[in-house]
Amino acid sequence: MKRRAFLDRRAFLLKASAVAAAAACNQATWAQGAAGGDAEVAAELTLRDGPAAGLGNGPVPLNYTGLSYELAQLTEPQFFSAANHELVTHFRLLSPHGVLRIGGNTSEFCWFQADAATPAPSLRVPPGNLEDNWMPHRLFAIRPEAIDALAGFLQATGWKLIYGLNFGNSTPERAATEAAYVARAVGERLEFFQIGNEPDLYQKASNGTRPPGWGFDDSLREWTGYADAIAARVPGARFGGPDVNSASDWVTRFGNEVAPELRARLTTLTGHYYAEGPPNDPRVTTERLLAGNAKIAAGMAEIEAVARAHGLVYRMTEGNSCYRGGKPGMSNAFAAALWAGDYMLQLASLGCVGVNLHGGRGSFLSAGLGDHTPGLDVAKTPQAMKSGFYTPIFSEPDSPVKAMPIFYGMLLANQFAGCDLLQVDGLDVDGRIEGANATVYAARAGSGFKIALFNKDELKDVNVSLRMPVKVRTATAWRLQAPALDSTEGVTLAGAEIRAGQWSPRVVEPVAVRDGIARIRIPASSAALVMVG
Ligand code: BDP
Repeated sequence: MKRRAFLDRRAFLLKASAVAAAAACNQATWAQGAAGGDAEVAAELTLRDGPAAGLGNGPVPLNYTGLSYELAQLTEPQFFSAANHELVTHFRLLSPHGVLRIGGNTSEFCWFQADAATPAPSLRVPPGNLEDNWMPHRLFAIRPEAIDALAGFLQATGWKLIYGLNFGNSTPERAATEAAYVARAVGERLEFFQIGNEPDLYQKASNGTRPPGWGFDDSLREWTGYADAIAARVPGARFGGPDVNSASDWVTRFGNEVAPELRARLTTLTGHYYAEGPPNDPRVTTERLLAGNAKIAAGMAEIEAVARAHGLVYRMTEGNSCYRGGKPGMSNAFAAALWAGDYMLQLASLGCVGVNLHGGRGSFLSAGLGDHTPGLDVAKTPQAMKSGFYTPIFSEPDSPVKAMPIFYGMLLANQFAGCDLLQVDGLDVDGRIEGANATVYAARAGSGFKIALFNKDELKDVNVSLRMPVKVRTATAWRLQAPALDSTEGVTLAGAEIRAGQWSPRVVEPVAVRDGIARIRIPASSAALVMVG
């Protein structure tokens, strides 16, 4: 079975009447909450202004929010193209400065067909029974026009690119030729190259692009050969790596041991994180997803120490709620919005410089799983796609492009881009509101503050009082809510749904502020973004 990512895959504006009504509602609910009861928890929290020791690496980067797609998606050059207006609109809504990472299992089976004369590579097929093997075992030809179209897509969206080169079934020469074309076409929109997808799994039966016993030293030696060949063809080439599935020790070793001649080219340590999986494991539940994972903080601390020592940063380049294509009813539902918003801000508070959540068309995601469909196999209702239930943007052929529930959580988290995270006092050792599965993140935003509150508790409402570091008189909030945790429709942020890639806040709720303390009630299974000043 696939190991858990990173340590352990789990281990790791508005109308006057509406304003008045919402204000009255907020006061009333607070008073009701203050009366107390088992199904609610009260918390008194204090925001500490000024630089917070151990929180982040300066402001949350403007390009913090990212998406990850399978490289085989480029076999359809019209997908990542400036002419794909629906997709462009969704990317721009999610972030004006995002990062698109392309890679995934299919990247190990993609080859750059520079011209008609370029021969296809030969595949490394592990000997024996392939029953437990989850790789595609077929080739995907990437043609220059797909890279040219991708460059246009990046211009149209304002996004940057992390491009994942085939390492599983390729050669340094092929990688260098492809990298040279990508670098020329994409220009300054290229953040860096990665070489390989999850090399820590290559020797496993589920992957098999390398023999059993092949390990980190082999990987680094081969990676160096590829990186040297690329650097010789692309003088300004920069790299990220090792883009592992779960081996955090590979991340730290990579940071410590990369060859001196390549050190200046390495900018970013990278790894993946899937909170849960596989979808057909009955233990994989929404409750467990929302419980969070205490191992994330410890893993990030180890990685950040190495990153800092070498002047590097860490980006989570691929991940989502549930590996092996996501779980219907969870990954494609409101639960994933709460999970993603919380997870993204947790990682930012631990110093991570970006998060790329994986998705794309179901056909490429199921190809990346050797055409297995474990999610579909446990679906309780008919599904429009075979795999990739976790995708933030639904983009199936002959259907309108659509923001999925998880997109709303990401959009909420992205409001922290460019803001300095602040210490919140009064939370328990795990960073939660005592007595409830609820998390709180705060940041300075210009002369004001933003506070995100995720009440992942299915039973308890939380009444939160937030003492501000400076005198404030007014605050407002956007709610993130849905009819139920398993709702795949009806999710709203600030009272509005995303339609055709368009969204703007409809209900901006006044938050009661008295004596420098803002008070808000967060109902069970919902979140809010409080904006002060
Ligand atoms: C990751 C692979 C990606 C898969 C994903 C999954 O890189 O291609 O789609 O797992 O299992 O390990 O859903």
